[in-house]
Amino acid sequence: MAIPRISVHTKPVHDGTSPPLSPLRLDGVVDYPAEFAAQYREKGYWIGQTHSALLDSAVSAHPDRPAVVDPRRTVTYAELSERVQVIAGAFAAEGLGRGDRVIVHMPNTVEYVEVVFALFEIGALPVFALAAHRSAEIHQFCTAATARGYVTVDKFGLTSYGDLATEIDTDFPEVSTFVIPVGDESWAAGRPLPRVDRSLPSDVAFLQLSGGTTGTPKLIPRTHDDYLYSVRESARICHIDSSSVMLAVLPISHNFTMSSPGLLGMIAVGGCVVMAPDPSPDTCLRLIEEHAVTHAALVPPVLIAWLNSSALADRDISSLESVWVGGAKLPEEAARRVAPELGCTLTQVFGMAEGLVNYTRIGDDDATITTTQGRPISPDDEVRVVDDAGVPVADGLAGHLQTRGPYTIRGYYRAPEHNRKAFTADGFYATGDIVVRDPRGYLTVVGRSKDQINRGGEKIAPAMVENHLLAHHEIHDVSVVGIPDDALGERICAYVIRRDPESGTPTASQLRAFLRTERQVAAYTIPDRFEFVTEFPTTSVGKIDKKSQGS
Ligand code: OOB
Repeated sequence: MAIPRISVHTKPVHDGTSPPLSPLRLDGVVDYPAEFAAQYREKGYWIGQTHSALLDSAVSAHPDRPAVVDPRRTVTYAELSERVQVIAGAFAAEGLGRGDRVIVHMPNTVEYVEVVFALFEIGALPVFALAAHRSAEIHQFCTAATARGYVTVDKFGLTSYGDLATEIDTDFPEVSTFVIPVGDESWAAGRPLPRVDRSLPSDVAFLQLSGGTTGTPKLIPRTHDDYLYSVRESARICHIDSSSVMLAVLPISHNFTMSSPGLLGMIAVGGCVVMAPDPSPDTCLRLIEEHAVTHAALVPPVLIAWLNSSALADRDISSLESVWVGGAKLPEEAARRVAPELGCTLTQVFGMAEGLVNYTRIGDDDATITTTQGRPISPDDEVRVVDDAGVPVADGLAGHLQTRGPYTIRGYYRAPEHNRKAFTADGFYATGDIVVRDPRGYLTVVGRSKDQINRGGEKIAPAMVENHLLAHHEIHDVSVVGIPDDALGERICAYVIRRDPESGTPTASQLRAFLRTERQVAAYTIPDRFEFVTEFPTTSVGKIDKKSQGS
């Protein structure tokens, strides 16, 4: 099969009067060492393209093709680009500009894409919050990023976001807040900003969220150059082109839906993205039939829900060419059902917002596709599998995955102390994943060493949940762990020691209400189970034995 070519636009756009830009200086970013950056450019990985230039390419090649579709609106590439300039003008009029961090807290909508590209256009850095985040998380992001802006929608489905914007407005006077009425374009009318490059390809383009292992969120600075290399290669590996139609099922802000190959991959080839308002089989299978969807990125529980859905018999999903499945380990039994039951191919995707992404390849044998999580995108992705002492293990043996390469960060944003633990002295990211590598370089994920719960692809840092629960005056101590679950892979369990063991309070439902209404945390971080105990199991050195709690 011919591998599609991707046309790229890298010529800077000047207005003829402004001086050339100098590199954006942001405190707390760990740059790629100069010799690595030089090599990545020389090898043609970093081609000097910004996200705005990526959109320019698609607009000039496919102005009239549909770019983004949601239940309310469809925009072509030309229309998207026009809206981006108008919205960029609205942001600039509020004083937002180059290097400013702006929290984007929006569901899967056409407006999402317009806002993110408008921020790229003014050289501001989107901070990709998930729509599921609530007051607690958004406050943390505003602080961690020293945000200058917050963009959300009025309401979506049953969720109203406007009140949170008012709260942010009050709590962070330096943050400009924007509440976008979904489906109503009149909120940004004014004069479009002239199309001029306001960022350099080597600049940090945005801050992505880490799944996290600590009590405070870690932000991931990705440059235009490094990210778009992974996007273009992902598009090539997955054989998408301008006739491809992707259904965005998971939150669009997640690195997987954004870039593997995701929304940006579709823009790179001039394809179309259909936004699913929810991941249910009823909604998604209907949208696949309606829009002749060819590709979808899914976490394992969503794939399994589709496979088990009665709606499958009622819908014509013959347009579907491939599903990309990742974010959590896909059970082999589910992997084997994809081709016969969905009538399409399966690509396993094992990636991380910090960088490294692995894919099984189209044409790989069945055993590789159903039992491995693929191999890295780039020949220059350096992968090391090591034992507890950091010594490399032989292929076929399990070990800790460490990685370094042309699109993997060298450090989290403003986190020097954490970086000393999360990165090795020679700049490898310690992923916290336990993998087995085969002699071809394919990886199979067999476990995890990091203190993180993977609830069907959603990542939860136990320390974060523990901190919120410890704020309850009737709790003496708490330990949060992942427990195995057939549907989600893992669920969240909180072991709680009450201050007064005799009292019978707080109860599980009181604690759920406390987290939801007083702490205002995202629903997916609320424990599925509470166990009330009088002491935690400890290891021989006196540390809480989380492994025995989780089994
Ligand atoms: C993706 O990104 P994150 O940042 O939400 O989570 C990364 C972590 C990995 O370190 C690993 O623990 C787990 O999620 N993971 C998988 C997996 N894909 C991710 N574990 C087993 N099998 C897989 N296929 O989750 C992400 C980013 C880009 C593309 C795809 C997923």
